[in-house]
Amino acid sequence: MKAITFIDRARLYVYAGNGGNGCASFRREKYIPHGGPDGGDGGRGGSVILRADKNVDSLLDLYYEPHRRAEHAGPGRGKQCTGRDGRDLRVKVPPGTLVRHEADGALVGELLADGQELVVARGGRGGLGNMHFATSSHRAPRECTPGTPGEQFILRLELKSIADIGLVGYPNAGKSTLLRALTAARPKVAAYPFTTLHPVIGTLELGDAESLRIADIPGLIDGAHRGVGLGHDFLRHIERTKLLVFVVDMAGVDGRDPSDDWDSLQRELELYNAELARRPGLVVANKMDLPEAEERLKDFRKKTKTRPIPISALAGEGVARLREELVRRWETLAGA
Ligand SMILES: Nc1nc2c(ncn2[C@@H]2O[C@H](COP(=O)(O)OP(=O)(O)OP(=O)(O)O)[C@@H](O)[C@H]2O)c(=O)[nH]1
Ligand SMILES: [Mg+2]
Repeated sequence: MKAITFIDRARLYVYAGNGGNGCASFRREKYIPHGGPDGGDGGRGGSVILRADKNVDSLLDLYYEPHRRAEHAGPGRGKQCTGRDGRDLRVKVPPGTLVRHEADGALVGELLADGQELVVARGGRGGLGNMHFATSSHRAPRECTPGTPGEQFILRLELKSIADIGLVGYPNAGKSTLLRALTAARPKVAAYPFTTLHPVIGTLELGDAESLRIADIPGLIDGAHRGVGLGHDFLRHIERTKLLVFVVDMAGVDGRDPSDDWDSLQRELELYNAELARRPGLVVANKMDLPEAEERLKDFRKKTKTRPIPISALAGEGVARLREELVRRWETLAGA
């Protein structure tokens, strides 16, 4: 069996800690015969807090360990001592995680930026000790109140990767090869479809400490919007990108006509999310090192009325130009 390495949906059970009970106690000291009430309050229960961490890229840990508990608080004690607070529990999630309540699907929140936190279950409040109940006519109160229970929820977490640019194309078109050529990411490349089984993000360094995140997702095929193949499940990972790069196998290695591929890609995006289909895009004609490609590119230009950038992701041909074009387009988008 293949080991699971990537999970982008997970159910999470969160249990905040209970507040500590208040305490009923009376002061006892030598030479003070009737000491007043001195029972302290209970502590506050620990909360469960999700925290976005850029070093985490999947919900895998939550899949293996779906129950997360924060600490209960300690009870109040005599001599007006307040109980110990329960420690908060922080759970790391990848930036781009959406959190919903399992029960009704209501959105609890989203974690986008590295370091962002979201309290998903609040710890219980501490109960009051009997020292609070003393009045002039009621000097020896025995009342105290219990702590309140911590919140408990079943949550549904969903990851939508955060990347600036998304690579879209048929299986085998060369998306992963291109990501390797543009960035230091090392997604698997192989001569068969559906090599990439989950999104991989690479970083294109622009200098000046600036960088662009590029998402490589599994290839799309006809019917992807209906869930055929793997693509649909991963389209949401490019929903947050600002620029799409369509990678087309111009050599037609798998026996398809590149312009048909282009039409299908457009249609699949349109059916999945019309807004996504209208997003700014750039067409890349890949595999230009193969002999059939030149002729097909001419045909492609005519049929699709697009202006693809010819490259060979494998040989690195044209990749520098593509990189410049990506940066240029990106800067135009950022300035707009
Ligand atoms: N000749 C040639 N072959 C290429 C080029 N780019 C990619 N390939 C080959 O095409 C095959 C598929 O490449 P991948 O990068 O795995 O394709 P992909 O689009 O990521 O495929 P999936 O992950 O299955 O969707 C591999 O055998 C690559 O070596 C290219 O520019 N020229
Ligand atoms: Mg791939």
